[in-house]
Amino acid sequence: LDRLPRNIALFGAPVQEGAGKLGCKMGPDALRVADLPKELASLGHAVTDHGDLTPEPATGLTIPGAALNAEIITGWTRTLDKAAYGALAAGQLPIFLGGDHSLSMGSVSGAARFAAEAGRPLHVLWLDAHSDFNTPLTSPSGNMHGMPVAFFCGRPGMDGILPNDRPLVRPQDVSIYGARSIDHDERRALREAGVNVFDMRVIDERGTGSIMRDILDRVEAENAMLHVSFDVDFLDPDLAPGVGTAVRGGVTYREAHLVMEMLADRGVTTSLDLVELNPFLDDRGKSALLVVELIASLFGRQVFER
Ligand code: Z70
Ligand code: MN
Ligand code: MN
Ligand code: MN
Repeated sequence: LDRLPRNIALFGAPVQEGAGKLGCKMGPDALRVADLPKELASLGHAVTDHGDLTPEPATGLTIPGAALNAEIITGWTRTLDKAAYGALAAGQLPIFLGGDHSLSMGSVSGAARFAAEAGRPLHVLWLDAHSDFNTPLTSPSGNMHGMPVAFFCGRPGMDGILPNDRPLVRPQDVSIYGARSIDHDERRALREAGVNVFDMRVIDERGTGSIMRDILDRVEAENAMLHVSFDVDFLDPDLAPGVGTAVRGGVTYREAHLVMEMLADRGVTTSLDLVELNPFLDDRGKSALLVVELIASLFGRQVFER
């Protein structure tokens, strides 16, 4: 097992304009109140909290179709792309405290840019009830938190947010885990692109251990970097009610810990997003506290050391 101490860099990204409901901008502070920095440090990691980022100004963009608050999200994407790239180039493991899921347009793009320069593929583990593979031309809502996977895989329709010749993530290197809400056009596009979709039915049938082993074996076999994007709504809403788009039938407490423990065993995670926590909708901090507990598992906490 690989349990090396990591050099962890925390960045708050209080963006909520990509979601349909307000409240995600309080996410970074809720994760701090729930003691995320201290938990990570107690596991032996070096932790620096860089505070909250602010979006660059971005104007003059024309995106056809439905993309609400596209200029604000573009500003955040450019800021987060630089923060992710910069932290990885400095040998750090960046954790982005969201904020809604549109922030991954930037965090994953920055990681992809670093991976391309390092000559390694970037794989993405997308823990989410949703597949976030819409574009402004297919989105039923116009909410950009439903578009990040499409963006970093290079689906057409979001030109000019970042340079169009930037490094992308190959759809076959993306694994969506926990899906149970996929829009009609999104489903067809996921299949055509070849994204790996592990929906709840497959999770029930195969079990977490078998699926995660396959995902992690591929990461290791390809010496890939791994970006983990943790949307709190991948958890069952009874466990984590503090989300804007709760979908019943989610991942259980034990399944979620196993996902994190298997990631910790391999030590392959190179960057991480914690997104869609909406403290306004939470129940006495229970969702924030559960996220911190799960992230402790991801960074090495074990019941019985092996
Ligand atoms: C829907 C859309 C979404 C997160 C909701 C929902 C997308 N497919 N993503 N919550 N994190 O509006 O595109
Ligand atoms: Mn999401
Ligand atoms: Mn989601
Ligand atoms: Mn690959």
